[in-house]
Amino acid sequence: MIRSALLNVMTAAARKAARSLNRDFGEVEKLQVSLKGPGNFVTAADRRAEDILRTELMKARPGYGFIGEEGGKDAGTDGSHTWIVDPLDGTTNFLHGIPQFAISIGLQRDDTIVAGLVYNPITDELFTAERGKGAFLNDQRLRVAGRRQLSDAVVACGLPHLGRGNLKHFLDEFSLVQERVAGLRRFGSAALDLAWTAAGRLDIYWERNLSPWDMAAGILLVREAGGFVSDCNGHDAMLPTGDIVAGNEDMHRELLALLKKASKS
Ligand code: 2AM
Ligand code: CA
Repeated sequence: MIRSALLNVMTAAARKAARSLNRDFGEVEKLQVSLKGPGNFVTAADRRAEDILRTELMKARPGYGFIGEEGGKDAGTDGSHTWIVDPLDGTTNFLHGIPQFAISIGLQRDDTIVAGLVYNPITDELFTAERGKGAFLNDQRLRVAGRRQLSDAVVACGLPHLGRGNLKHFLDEFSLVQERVAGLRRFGSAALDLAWTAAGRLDIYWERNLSPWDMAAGILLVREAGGFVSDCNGHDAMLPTGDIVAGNEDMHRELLALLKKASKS
């Protein structure tokens, strides 16, 4: 596969930040036993990775805007392009030594996401997509799963975070979905959940109260792999609402119907 100049820039930045994350991930286990705990250390790891991504991306594309989870914000001079970056999606996993986390880089042009990258530095799985050019895992073209029946589906979700979201409503949704599907999972990295949906490992994924950097790259991955993505009401407002449903056309429709049913219960 010949990557475009744009994907090369994104990949180089992600691999450089990944070296820093990998070093820090190796230290986390040692810190589990320290009195202070690893929380501050992980915040520092997050910031280090964001600084690398920001420096590399801004160097390669001066003028593009930048929005990062760790607070990095730069409007840029370009007026139309913005990087939307999560240097460490799946922070809680990282903190616990669980190798399910990723770097996520989305590129928005005006209101459209035109490029996306999700990279798990532990498994060395690099998911990339460009609008109109398909989605890839390393060099392999991706296609969402073809399963049509909910009863065959493996579904991923997100739980409301401590003190946020509506737990009662989530539990209504959870029980409606749980009794109809082959398996329900909660992995803890929205970016990887979307990448895995693009790769056909997961049939559907839904979550609420996310931030743009959790989703920007993954939305394009799923769409370029032939999948459908919307907010929980079926609209194209994932970034403004923070809600997302992703899967193949049938699964996406079925899940939206279940979520609607749950909201009436
Ligand atoms: P993070 O790991 O970068 O925080 C897990 O449900 C998903 O929700 C992850 O992608 C996680 O991103 C994101 N998330 C957003 N807000 C969160 C919060 N307050 N606590 C934990 N995860 C959060
Ligand atoms: Ca995140």
